[in-house]
Amino acid sequence: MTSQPADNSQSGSIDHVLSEDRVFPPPAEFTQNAVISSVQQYDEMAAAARDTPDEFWRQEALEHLHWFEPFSDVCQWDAPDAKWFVGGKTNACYNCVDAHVEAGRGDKTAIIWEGEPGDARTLTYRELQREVAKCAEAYEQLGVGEGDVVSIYMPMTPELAIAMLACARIGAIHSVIFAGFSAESIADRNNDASAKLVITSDGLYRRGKVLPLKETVDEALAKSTTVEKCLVLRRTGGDETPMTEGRDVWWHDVVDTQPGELAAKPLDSETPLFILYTSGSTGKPKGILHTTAGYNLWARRTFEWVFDYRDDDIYWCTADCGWITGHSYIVYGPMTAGATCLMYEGAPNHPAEDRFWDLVERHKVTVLYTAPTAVRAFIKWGDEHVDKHDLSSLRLLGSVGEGINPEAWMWYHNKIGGGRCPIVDTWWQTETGGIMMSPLPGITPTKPSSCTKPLPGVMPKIVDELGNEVDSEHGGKLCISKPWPGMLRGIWGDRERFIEQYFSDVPGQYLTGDNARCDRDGYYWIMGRIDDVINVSGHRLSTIEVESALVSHPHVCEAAVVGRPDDLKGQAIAAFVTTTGRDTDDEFLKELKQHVRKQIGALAQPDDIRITSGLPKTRSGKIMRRLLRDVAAGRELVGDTSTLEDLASIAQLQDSE
Ligand code: 6R9
Repeated sequence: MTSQPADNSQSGSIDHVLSEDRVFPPPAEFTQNAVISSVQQYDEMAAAARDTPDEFWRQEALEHLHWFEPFSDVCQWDAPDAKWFVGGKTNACYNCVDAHVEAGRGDKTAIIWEGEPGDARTLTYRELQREVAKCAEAYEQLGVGEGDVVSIYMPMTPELAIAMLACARIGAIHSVIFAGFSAESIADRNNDASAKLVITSDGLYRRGKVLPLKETVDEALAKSTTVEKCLVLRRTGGDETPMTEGRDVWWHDVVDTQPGELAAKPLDSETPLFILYTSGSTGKPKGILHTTAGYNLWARRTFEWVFDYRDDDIYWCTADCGWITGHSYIVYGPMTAGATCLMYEGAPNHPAEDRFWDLVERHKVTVLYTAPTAVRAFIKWGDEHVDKHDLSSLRLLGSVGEGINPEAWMWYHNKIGGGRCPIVDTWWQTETGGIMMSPLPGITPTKPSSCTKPLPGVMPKIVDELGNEVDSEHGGKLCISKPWPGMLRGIWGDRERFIEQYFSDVPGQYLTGDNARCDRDGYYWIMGRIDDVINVSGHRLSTIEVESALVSHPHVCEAAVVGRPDDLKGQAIAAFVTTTGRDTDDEFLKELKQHVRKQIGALAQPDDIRITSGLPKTRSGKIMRRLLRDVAAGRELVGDTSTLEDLASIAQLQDSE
């Protein structure tokens, strides 16, 4: 099981200590009916995208987007600047909504929505078209037009998707901010983007409570110098919502009263579509910019390929629209494909821990896309919540956001997927716009915890500290060597940071910020963020492998591993774990260390292990190792904590020192 790594502190490559031998071939049913149904088909697509990219993408764009005016050049690439489908005119909202109505599919259900309290709504594509047009008309009335930035700070209601699409309809740029961020974070984002309009709701339901969103927005608006108007959706009711005369207007007054006839505006391919702020590891969040045509095509095609889209699917992505996953795989990807999407407003454990499974059963969900953090929570809550429900409608499962530890993968596969559903472990980033590496469920044998292979058009490369390509069986920095349609077009207002962050390590190539290795079968394994690598006596270890070894212990639920300064070894390994039903005495800690030693070797054995009731996570569910590094080293917390889901979790860890 273990390898004997050499001292590689100079080369910058990463030791690989965990081996995973299980392989799950695709079920025959998939191979027969899949969108990509043979290895040969994939090979041909990948070869075409590599060897004749202009022809490949020209064909894709002509077939899968609507064009008001044709494009001339397919791609102009002058690193780091990419322009796709140059000179063409299209509209992402048209592609998502109007195209289906025009094609006679207006009566198909677009959104099946369920609120946390149990209220429900469905919208056909035709109804969605009307609602989006009304919202766009309201924007124009409020003085918002092409190129203006609209901040959206809303609960997961249909109006959130409507507000996004209405921006796309007129060429306004949306900046969705997770509902739940602080007033400070909203103001920072408003100011950085020079937002003109903010859309919010009176309140938000979360675990049965009402959070007063509008009050938070008011606090933010006091510090937002560019915002002129605030549009407020009534979601939770009650009449205490503070409204500022001349600035604030109700959705039901200005949107619902519109005729709903405004057509989608033909827009240049490179028209900015949205900004989405993602936390940098230090300093202020970056506004990642995506533009219209390339992003739209990438979102659609990756959705269809990876989720093996079929017309009768009931597709559910459990993400929030405040995350890139919600942008690409709740709104732009599935809707451009014309899919029926389930959208759920609330928490997975309200009113009880079986809420997701209840939703899957009642709506007969066929494709479920969620995050490892959710899977680990389900494992912790216990199988009995799953066992109550009939999940036989499911045919495909997806994972995104972090590496999924092999044991969590196995549970997801067996318990949720009944052993019959392939799992697509999708690796990508806000910056990449859509999925970059993932199994294709009809053809790719899966290995737990590997995101397997690049999608057609994705050219990954693994390099060392100096930017030289390394033997990819050793880990190194993951780069993408060629442009792809969905790539970011910049960091809003900060060109220098854009170049420095993504294009300076290996000139002309996109640096992902992740480490990865590629095995003999050409399968990629993401080894975590470059900044998270632990250097023990000259051996560079990836966090995910040590974490996976811990999680493979039957009483460990989640694990986060970080390096802390050590005089002797450079860094020592500190682990934070959450457990299920076992005494957490010294005996147990000893057993855990032994377990890791047995799984992956003495080198990777944690020096200290702390049992905790929770780990600090971002709102999209990623473990924040940066904060844990500070806790482990006994340092003050530094850098941006605005994306932290639960400040209490970190306070509790600090107290327990
Ligand atoms: C979509 C999204 C991006 C970072 C990325 C990587 C981690 C995402 C992953 C994964 C291992 C996967 N990540 N998916 N790591 N396996 N399947 O998450 O975007 O929020 O920008 O985060 O998330 O570290 O670099 P974003």
